[in-house]
Amino acid sequence: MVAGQQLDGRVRKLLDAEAERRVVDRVDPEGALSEDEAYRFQFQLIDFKVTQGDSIVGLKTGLTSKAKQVTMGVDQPIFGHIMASSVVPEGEPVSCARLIHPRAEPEIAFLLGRGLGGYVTAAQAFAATESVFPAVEVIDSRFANFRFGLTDVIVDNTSAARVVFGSHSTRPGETDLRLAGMVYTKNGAIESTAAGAAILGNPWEALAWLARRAGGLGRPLRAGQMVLAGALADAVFVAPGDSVRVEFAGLGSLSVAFA
Ligand code: OOG
Ligand code: MG
Repeated sequence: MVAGQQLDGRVRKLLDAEAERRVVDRVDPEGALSEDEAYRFQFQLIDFKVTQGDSIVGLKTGLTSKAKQVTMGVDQPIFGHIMASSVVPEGEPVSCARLIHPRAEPEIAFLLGRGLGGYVTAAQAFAATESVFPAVEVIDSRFANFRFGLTDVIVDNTSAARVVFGSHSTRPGETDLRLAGMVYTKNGAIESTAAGAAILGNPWEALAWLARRAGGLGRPLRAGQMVLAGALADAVFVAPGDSVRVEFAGLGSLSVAFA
C-alpha cells in the first residue's frame, strides 16, 4: 500500500494498482465526478508522485484523434502528465516487467521554448514551440480491459505509463504537420497509416487545446516542457520481444523494442 494520509481513496487505489501491477475497478463508475473534479484528483496523484521523488517533464493530450475516441468510447480530448520516471531513452528497450497490459501508440511530440497559458491559439502554440519529434507512447490503463469513462481515465493520468521521444528533431514549420504522413508498424507489419491532420485537424490545435485546458486549471505549460499531441492511430498491444516503428514524412522515424 502506498503511504500518504491526505490522499483520496480513489487516488490511493490507482497508485496501489500501478505499484502492485494489477487492475482495479473504475473509480467513478456512475460518472458522478465533474471533469474538473477528476483533474483535481489527477493532480493529487501527480503531486504525490513528486513528493516521492519523481518530477514532471511535461503534459500529454489524449483522445485527440477519431481513431482513439471511437476505440475508447469517448468523444473529446483529455490531458495528463508526463513523469520523468516514465521516459525511456531512444534505443533502450521498454521493459514490460512493471506494466499490466501495455499498448504502444504513434505520437508527435513538442519541446516548448516558451510557456503557454491563457487563451492560446494554434498560431501561438506554433510560435512557442522549439522543436518537433516523433514519439511512441506506451499506455497501460489501471482499469480492466482499458474500459473506463472520461472521468476515470482523467484520474488515472490518462493511462500514461512510458514514453520514448525520438532524437530526430525538426523546427516548427519545417514540415506541415497537418500533411505529415505516418506509417505505424509492429514487428514489421503495418498496423495503421495516418497523417497529422488525424489530430484535431492539425496537431498545433492539440497543443493549443492543452494550453487552454491545463492553464485554466492552474497548470500552464512551461518553457522546457515536452508535450505529446495524442496518438494519430490506435494503440497496439505489446509484449516482450515485440517492436514497433513509427515513420513520419518530414519528421523522422523511431523504433522501440520491448523486453
Ligand atoms: C487513454 C490515453 C489516450 C492518446 O494518445 O490518445 C492517449 C487510453 O487510450 O487509454 O494517450
Ligand atoms: Mg497517447
